[in-house]
Amino acid sequence: MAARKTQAKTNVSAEELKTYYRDMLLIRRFEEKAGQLYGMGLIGGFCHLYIGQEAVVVGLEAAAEEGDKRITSYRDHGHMLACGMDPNGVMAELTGREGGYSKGKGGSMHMFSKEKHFYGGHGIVGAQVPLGAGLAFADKYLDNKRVTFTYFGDGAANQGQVYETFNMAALWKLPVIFVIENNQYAMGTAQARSTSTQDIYTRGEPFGIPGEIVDGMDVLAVKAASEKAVKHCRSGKGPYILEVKTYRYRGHSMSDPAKYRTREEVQKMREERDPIEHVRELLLTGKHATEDDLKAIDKEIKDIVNKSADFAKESPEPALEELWTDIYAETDA
Ligand SMILES: Cc1ncc(C[n+]2csc(CCOP(=O)(O)OP(=O)(O)O)c2C)c(N)n1
Ligand SMILES: [Mg+2]
Repeated sequence: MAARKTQAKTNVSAEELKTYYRDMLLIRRFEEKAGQLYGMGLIGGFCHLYIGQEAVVVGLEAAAEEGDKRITSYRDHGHMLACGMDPNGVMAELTGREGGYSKGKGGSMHMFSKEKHFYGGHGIVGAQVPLGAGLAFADKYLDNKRVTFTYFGDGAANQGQVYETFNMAALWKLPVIFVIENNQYAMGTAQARSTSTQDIYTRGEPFGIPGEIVDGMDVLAVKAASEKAVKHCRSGKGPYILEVKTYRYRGHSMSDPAKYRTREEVQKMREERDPIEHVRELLLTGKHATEDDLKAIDKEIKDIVNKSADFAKESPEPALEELWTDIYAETDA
């Protein structure tokens, strides 16, 4: 990716830019805190951080409306926060406590919110893709003009079920946006070593699904692409593909020392393309905010995240009697 050229002038309002700054910073600080708690042994099992990819979900969500749905992989904390789920409930789920979204029985990859229309959190690579199309099928059936954001990775894009889904989604003109979060690695395998053609967004062509590539380190570019895709889907034209080029700064999961790439590669991306620094520069150079304004936002976010960590530590572990609850859906019968 080419180095960013910051433009002082944009058509975006100061308030909007500050919202993106705040939302991306919340994800970053939350993930850093989750990393710390993991290191302290307070979070167990798998934990996949979203640091570096913040502009993707924040830009996509900027075009979402009430009632729209989202579903993603195991790298899911950012998606939860971006759709408005409570940081306390997410962090407490990570520490396996009663105050968590799944009452401490799900953990990082198994959280849901009916209220925010967040459908997980899926550990099986690509599994969320047909499920996302299913959600969109329900909306089409109900004719409620809702859209489903279905996120998956560059690695998942090589899964067979993705193409079965593309076929049905196109055939039935389902209102689903397939968001390929191309962070350039699938575990330790670089995209060039796993993927026959590098432009994944063209993979919908045989099915008649339009697609485009988006700079995922620029929240404004992502938002613009999201608006276009949402309009397409909401107007009944069927699915749309966005391949959003991004980068994860940390390893695949907390247990990955990331020896398959150089420190310099990561450092270069952080220095030249960081999505939060980008908006910070836009705010400062466009005179939309002062250093003090940004410091106040930083403090506000730090407080929210610290509070969520305290909540997650203080919330009790689930009681033994809860072992057999929440397994099956409740019925009215
Ligand atoms: C069906 C299946 N195969 C393999 C795995 C092991 N696995 C977990 S994540 C992953 C890589 C996926 O990479 P990508 O889709 O690019 O997502 P990213 O982790 O980069 O967000 C693999 C192979 C799995 N969880 N499920
Ligand atoms: Mg990937």
